[in-house]
Amino acid sequence: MRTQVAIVGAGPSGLLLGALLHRAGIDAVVIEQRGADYVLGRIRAGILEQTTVDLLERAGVGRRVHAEGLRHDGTELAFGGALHRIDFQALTGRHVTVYGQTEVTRDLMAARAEAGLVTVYDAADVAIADWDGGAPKVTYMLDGRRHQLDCDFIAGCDGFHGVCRASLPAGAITAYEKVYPFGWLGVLADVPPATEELVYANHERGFALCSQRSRTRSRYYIQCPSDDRVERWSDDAFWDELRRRLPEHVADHVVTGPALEKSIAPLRSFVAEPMRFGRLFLAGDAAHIVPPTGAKGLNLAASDVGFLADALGEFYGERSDAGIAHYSQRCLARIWKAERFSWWFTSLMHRFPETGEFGARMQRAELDYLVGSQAASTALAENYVGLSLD
Ligand code: RFL
Ligand code: PHB
Repeated sequence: MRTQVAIVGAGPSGLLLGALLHRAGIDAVVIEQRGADYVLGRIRAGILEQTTVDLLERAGVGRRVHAEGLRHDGTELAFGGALHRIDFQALTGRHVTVYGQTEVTRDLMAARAEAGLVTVYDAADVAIADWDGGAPKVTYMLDGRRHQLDCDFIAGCDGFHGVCRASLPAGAITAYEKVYPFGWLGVLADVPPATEELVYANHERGFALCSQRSRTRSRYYIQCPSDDRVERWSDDAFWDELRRRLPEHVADHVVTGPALEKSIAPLRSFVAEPMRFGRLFLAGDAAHIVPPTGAKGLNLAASDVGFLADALGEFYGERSDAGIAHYSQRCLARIWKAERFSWWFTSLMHRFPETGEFGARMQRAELDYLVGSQAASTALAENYVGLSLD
């Protein structure tokens, strides 16, 4: 098989890149190691920046996010037993959209199927070769046979544990990493959300987040130790702990129900530089990870592939290498700002056992300052709704 761009990974970055390239008349094949149902079953991001919604529109999959996405003009910070609203609309003139990653993936999968584009699911033992030479290729096992996909370019959209970054020789890449001493225990449940907007809670027992997917489906998270295990948490234990960490009047509105999904995600900040190696590009979680506080991961994945689609469009349309040459630099400028914001917001909202009572007082002083200062609130708001693409 031959294509112009071989995309490794059918997560949101791979599928969105495929859709953007299709719109630009560029041929791409997506190779995914898992089945479609597994990919759809992963419960992850929930908040889209406007630039991400714009990209979904550009990719021709904007209809459902417009019809079903919930517009949020602000968010709540909870500390000291009270809620403090950050008004995105008043401070920045912008908003975010609540629409689950599962739905983004579903829309992109449906559009791919409708357009008759090729996605190879359940590809085992995926390998990439010759991205530094003139004949890049991706090989994989399917139905007991090894297949080869020849291409002009390879897009590594295969997530943090993927094969593309791992195939690079030591020394080709510099990685920057911070691992946090805690994780997030998340529960998805078919219960109405406790509040209109999201609540990020700083509490002495640890961080908590009230999020949502729709008016009838809620997503909640609590900070837990890194070595915690999901089997240790019954549904009741989760709901009790969540309520303890919320202001009383919010806790009273938490409607409980059976967990549809319950999982623990580790928290990490990670950036790999550069993001292009000859004819191989890394995009999304394959190149960088943010802790989920601030909801930047999926949005960064989307902006990466937006830049990559532009660069490849220039290459095929205008025979210009300029976009390709600048891909890494263009992405990284945006990525480091989102890394900073996610690290800062994580540091502000979580309990760090090692910083003790002094650390807690510093957080409280910063939170008081944040909600009392228009300048500080604006800095939070403009990062949360998403910085510009330039
Ligand atoms: P993904 O989603 O990991 O997809 C990569 C795909 O590549 C496949 N793959 C391979 N395919 C072929 N060969 C191989 N060798 C392969 N190895 C892997 C995988 O099976 C998979 O299908 O990466 P992508 O596309 O870059 O997308 C990134 C986003 O998924 C991620 O950044 C977000 O989910 C992060 N995130 C959030 N981001 C937001 O913008 N807003 C949020 O509200 C938000 N909340 C979250 C999150 C991530 C979370 N977890 C669990 C990490 C909440 C959580 C709890
Ligand atoms: C989510 O709904 O999964 C979510 C929302 C906001 C975050 C992280 C995750 O900051």
